[in-house]
This record gives sequence, structure tokens and C-alpha cells, in this order.
Amino acid sequence: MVEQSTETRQQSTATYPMGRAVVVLPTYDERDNIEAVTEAVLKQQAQIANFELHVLISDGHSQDGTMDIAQRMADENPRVHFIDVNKRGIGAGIFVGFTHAINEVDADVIIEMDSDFQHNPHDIPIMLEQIAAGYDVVVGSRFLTGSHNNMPFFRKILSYGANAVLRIALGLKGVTEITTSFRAIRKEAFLKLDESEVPWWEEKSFIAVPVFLVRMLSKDVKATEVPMTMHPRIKGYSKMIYWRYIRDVLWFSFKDRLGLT
Ligand SMILES: Nc1nc2c(ncn2[C@@H]2O[C@H](COP(=O)(O)OP(=O)(O)O)[C@@H](O)[C@H]2O)c(=O)[nH]1
Ligand SMILES: [Mg+2]
Repeated sequence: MVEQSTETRQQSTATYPMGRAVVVLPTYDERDNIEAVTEAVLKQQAQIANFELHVLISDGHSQDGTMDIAQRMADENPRVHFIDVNKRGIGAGIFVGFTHAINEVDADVIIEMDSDFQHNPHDIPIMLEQIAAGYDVVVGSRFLTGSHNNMPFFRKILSYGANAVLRIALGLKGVTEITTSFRAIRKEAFLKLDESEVPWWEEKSFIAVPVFLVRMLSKDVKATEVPMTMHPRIKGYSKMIYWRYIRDVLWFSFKDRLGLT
């Protein structure tokens, strides 16, 4: 991690009036993607006038050399940061990453995004435009006019099903996408969440991704959605365990509906 002096921070916020946006990339065994996706994210700076873009790689103690690549990039580029979460689970990657982005990288806005190119860095400027327009939470959605979902049939069924179950069980209105991890969040909105309200964040299950959003939307936050493009992964492998995810979506929905979470 590269420390920023107060002076540097003042200079950069003068150039970027709305402050710093930190893209938190949770990683586990992403050695074939991490460098290219970090570069693709940072290239979006050319389309963003209001925010200074940084990347934080939040790694679950990968075994494939991802951490060495991330550390090297952080050493070479002051816009790249790295934390070894030293714990498995995408929820831990996101939660610890967000906290680190705020406390150590001085984030004003956090962007939650996968590190395997399933989310398209081109969508980042549109999300930040909505933050600049006054929203606290901007959710990338596969289910709006203008969205493109290029995922295989099985993954489409899984996401339609999981979104439908969660929306119906929790009575969520005005949000079409709960399950993919592409969102921009103002620091203040994230800080409204107490760790104890997201009891599943430490689970090694992808249920943490919808639970975060559901809990954040239960706060007094101004939220909106933007269309996004989703692609299948080309390099590396998926860490999602389908049966565990389906079980946890059903179990969480059931318990939350009954007020037992
Ligand atoms: N920090 C951390 N990140 C993870 C973990 N598991 C998955 N990820 C990352 O979370 C993102 C989504 O995971 P992925 O395996 O692609 O799931 P899928 O897109 O649902 O197939 C990717 O960037 C992964 O590298 C983990 O245990 N810890
Ligand atoms: Mg993926």
C-alpha cells in the first residue's frame, strides 16, 4: 500500500472536485486477470472529470501468485493499492476491502466490482455520474433497458431465480438487481452499516453480495440503478459453489422474511 501525504491528497482533490473513487477488486486466484483488469479500470480516468480513480486489490490470500502481482503493481503505481485479507470469502474481500479503502486509501466513493472482466470497466463513468448527481448507492443492473447480459443460459437462470426469490421474500421495490457485485457507494452510505447487521459477511458464500445491498438499502440512502453489461469469464475459474449459493439464498430469504436474521 502506498501512503498518501495530506499535501498530495489536497492537490488531487483540487484537481478532482468530488474526491477519490476507489474500485475495490476482490480477488482469489486471479493471476491471469488482475493486471489487465486493473489497467482497464485506471484507463477509465480519461472519461471521469470529477473523481480521482484508484484501485484496491482485496485478496483472500490467493495461492496462484496473484498477491505478488498485486504487490508489484502497488509498488509501481500510487493509484494501485493492495491488501491481503488473509481470509477466504468474497464477503470478507468486500467488507475488509471497503473498510481499508475508506481508512487507508481515503476513499470518498467505493466501487465494488469483480476482477475477472465479467463486469465492464466502461460502465464505471456512468455510475460515477449518478453519484455526482446526488445518489448514495448506484447499482449496476442486468435487467434494465440498455443492459446486456451475455452470460451462459444456466447463469442467467441462476441470476433471474436468485433475484426473484430475494425480491419477493424481502419485499424490495425499485431495484431489479441484487445479486451481482457491481455498485458504486458513497463512503457515508457504507458507514451507516454496522458489521453486526451483515452477519453473513464472513461466510465463504456468495450470499454476502446480496446481503450487503439489502442491508444498505434498508438505511436512509438515495439509490438508483444503471444498465450494465455482463460477460462470461474468459480466464481463470469461478469460485462460486452453486449448491451452497442456492441453499443460502433460500435460507437467507426465508429467515429474513420471518425476521430471524
Ligand atoms: N477476496 C476474495 N475474493 C474472492 C473470493 N472468491 C471469489 N472472489 C472474487 O470475487 C469475484 C467473483 O468471483 P467468481 O469466482 O468470479 O464468481 P462468479 O462470477 O459468480 O463465477 C472475482 O473477482 C473473484 O476473484 C474469496 O474467497 N476472497
Ligand atoms: Mg466471476
